[in-house]
Amino acid sequence: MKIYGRVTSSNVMKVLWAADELGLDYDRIDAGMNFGVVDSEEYRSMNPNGRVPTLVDGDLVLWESNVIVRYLAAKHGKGTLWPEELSTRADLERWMDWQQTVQNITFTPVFWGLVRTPPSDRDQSAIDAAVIQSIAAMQILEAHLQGKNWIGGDKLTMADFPVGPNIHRFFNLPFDRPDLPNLKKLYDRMCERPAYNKNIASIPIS
Ligand SMILES: N[C@@H](CCC(=O)N[C@@H](CS)C(=O)NCC(=O)O)C(=O)O
Repeated sequence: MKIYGRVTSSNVMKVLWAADELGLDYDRIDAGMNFGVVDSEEYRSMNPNGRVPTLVDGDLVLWESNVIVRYLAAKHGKGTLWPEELSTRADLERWMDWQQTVQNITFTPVFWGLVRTPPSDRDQSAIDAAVIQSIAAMQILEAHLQGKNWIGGDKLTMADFPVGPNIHRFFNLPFDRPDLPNLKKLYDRMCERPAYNKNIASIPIS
């Protein structure tokens, strides 16, 4: 199995964390940003978006990070990361899509503004507005986590991987945030896992 993508990408991190939780063997190939690769004809024939990650598993070539997480969980984590009961699985899928369509959309301008934009070029009022939106999004997850250890309940499931990288960034970037005790407990629980530390918490935010 091959995973294309630089280790500093949140979308790659999700996939690496999932693959390592499942104990899978894979080769990771640096691609994206300073590594290039993504504009080559060969890469674009696998992933026409020119984005990372891309997974190659035998004859299957897959892009979209959350779909890759679902695929790996279904193939190797049936009954654990990927529950077999439909309504349980649908609940988890909802949080995975929420991460892409709500959480990530609100947080991306915060990350890019504070991390990938030089201070002299920053639009602080745009960053401040995005911080408010990001906190509002995280408060939705905070409320959901009441009485739960993980997004799906007692145990780690595929629903936890997508938001894992941004939770680390959310708690470590320099902006004021309210107390979000349930989210912080989830982050602490994630940090206890070697595969999360290896692929997310120990990677400098850049
Ligand atoms: N929805 C896609 C988004 C992929 C994406 O935008 N990846 C970013 C990195 S997080 C990327 O490829 N950026 C350009 C680059 O690294 O060259 C997914 O979840 O896989």
